[in-house]
Amino acid sequence: MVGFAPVGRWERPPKDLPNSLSPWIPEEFWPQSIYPEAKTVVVIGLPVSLPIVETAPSIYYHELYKTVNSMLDSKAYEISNYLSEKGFGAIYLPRDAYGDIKILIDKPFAFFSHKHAAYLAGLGSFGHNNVLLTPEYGPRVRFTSIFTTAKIKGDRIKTEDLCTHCLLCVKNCPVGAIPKTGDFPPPVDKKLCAVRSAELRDEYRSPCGVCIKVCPVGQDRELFGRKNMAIYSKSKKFGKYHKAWEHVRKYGSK
Ligand code: B12
Ligand code: SF4
Ligand code: SF4
Repeated sequence: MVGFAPVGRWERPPKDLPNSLSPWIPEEFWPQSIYPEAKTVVVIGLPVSLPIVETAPSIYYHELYKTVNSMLDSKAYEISNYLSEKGFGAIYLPRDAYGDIKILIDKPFAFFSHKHAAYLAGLGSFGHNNVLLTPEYGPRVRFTSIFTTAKIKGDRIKTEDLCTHCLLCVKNCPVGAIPKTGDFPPPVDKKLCAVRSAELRDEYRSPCGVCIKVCPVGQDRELFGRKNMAIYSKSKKFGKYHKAWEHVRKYGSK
């Protein structure tokens, strides 16, 4: 996926945004605060395949996560060099930017948020699970960004709310980190989620990913024949899938 967001959108968020975020992104997290010459943020996204995410938490999703992360970093690096060669200053951003999950337990922020950048570049809307949902892959897509001095027309902001408010993410979160009611998107308990991720990391099967696995949004569900959400229940009808996931989980991690 790719989207373009003029940096002015951080300063003056468009009125037709599908969700109202309060408080808004603090100024020191804006692209023009980090790279004052920046005029446009190019956001790229790569999918995480649903049948692999379905095994999560597992070594399989762990490996996919690492692969997608390194692909995002190298693609962003290449795009920034391409733009620089064409005479437009451009810098890539790492897809995450934290040294260790333990750092996030006390301070769960990076210096720039790609999920908000993707939102402002018209790639999707926030879900109840507090990540960005896209029409193509629901929340099963990871992002990174490139800051450039090139002035590029911004993409149209999607005005529809993609979240169906089914609350499957709330019901399935193993540590109860996603509040059921209150603000939308709700303030996820970042500490609970980060502690769970740290435990899984010690077992070689992080991150958790359950709230992106069970989300019904995304055309990828059609492609992979996963429209029936009962697949994640213990129903006998879906026994062959559960058997496959359990098999994968038995090997290569604790
Ligand atoms: C820190 C982090 C975490 C932490 C904290 C999560 C969180 N909810 O913020 C932990 C470890 C818990 C985590 C978990 C997960 N993460 Co994470 N995470 C990040 C990371 C590295 C930085 C996010 C960040 O700092 N944003 C900056 C601030 C501005 O955003 P914010 O916290 O949402 O703040 C808003 C409000 O809270 C408010 N606010 C209120 N008070 C304050 C105070 C301050 C100081 C600030 C800054 C803001 C603020 O202002 C903001 C705007 O509204 C990003 C990668 C990146 N660099 O963007 C990935 C990222 C957000 N994670 C991602 C994913 C997928 C996950 C997981 C599903 C795990 C997984 N990979 O399977 C879970 C989902 C948890 C959940 N339901 O939210 C993806 C999301 C992709 C998508 N489709 O949206 C990202 C973008 C990684 C990527 N490169 O794609 N993550
Ligand atoms: S990643 Fe796992 S622990 Fe964190 S909010 Fe999602 S379901 Fe809950
Ligand atoms: S699981 Fe349901 S409530 Fe949660 S983000 Fe997806 S559509 Fe929204």
